[in-house]
Amino acid sequence: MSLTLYYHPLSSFCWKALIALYEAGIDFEPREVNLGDTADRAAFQAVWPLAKFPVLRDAARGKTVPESSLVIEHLARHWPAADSLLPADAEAAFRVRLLDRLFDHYIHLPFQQVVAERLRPEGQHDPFGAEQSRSQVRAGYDLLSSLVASPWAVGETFTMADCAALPALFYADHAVSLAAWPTLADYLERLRRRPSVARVLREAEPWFQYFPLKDG
Ligand SMILES: N[C@@H](CCC(=O)N[C@@H](CS)C(=O)NCC(=O)O)C(=O)O
Repeated sequence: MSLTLYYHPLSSFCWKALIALYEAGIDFEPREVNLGDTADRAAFQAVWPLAKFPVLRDAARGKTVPESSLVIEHLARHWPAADSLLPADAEAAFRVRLLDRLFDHYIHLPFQQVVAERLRPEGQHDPFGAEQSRSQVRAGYDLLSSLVASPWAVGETFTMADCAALPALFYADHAVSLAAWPTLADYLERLRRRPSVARVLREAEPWFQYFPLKDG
């Protein structure tokens, strides 16, 4: 198998890459990485020293591709079945990249800070920092509510922006409920019904018990 995805089924950024791979029906070898296992981590670090996933190894092209957005760009460039994930038109592609970045930076990453706070050891919690992160998520919701189109982020075509939106909204909804942002709540429901997304969520489900989806 020439394509290998280093990933974990619970990892939100890996979901972006998995959704893209499933959307395009691209064959790949899923290589699950247990970062808690010293040997597994060391083997992964030999592929990508930062040990952050997803990472795609494209042996046929001799390329190692880190970063979820770049993994999708790589698929869109080399697999015709994935090319609609990133439009050929430069202006349309710019819009997709913009929304991808906004979902990652202003919803997904602040949510991860909320999770990091939940995982801090007893006596080292930072409620002020957690509230700041929640406030960033709310600002992200306000911004993205006004920018997403329908049915998908940029309109009729499902793109990389939608791959980024699903993990961001799915997880952040557990930190700051989307109830007050109906445009995004409806969009998340549409995303969840997309077969590629439903598959990713189904595969992650056995792992949810290990994830601190709630405070306390
Ligand atoms: N900017 C990166 C973020 C990747 C990332 O933070 N991945 C997390 C999982 S969601 C990770 O590898 N965490 C392991 C660690 O930090 O040790 C991307 O888009 O791929």
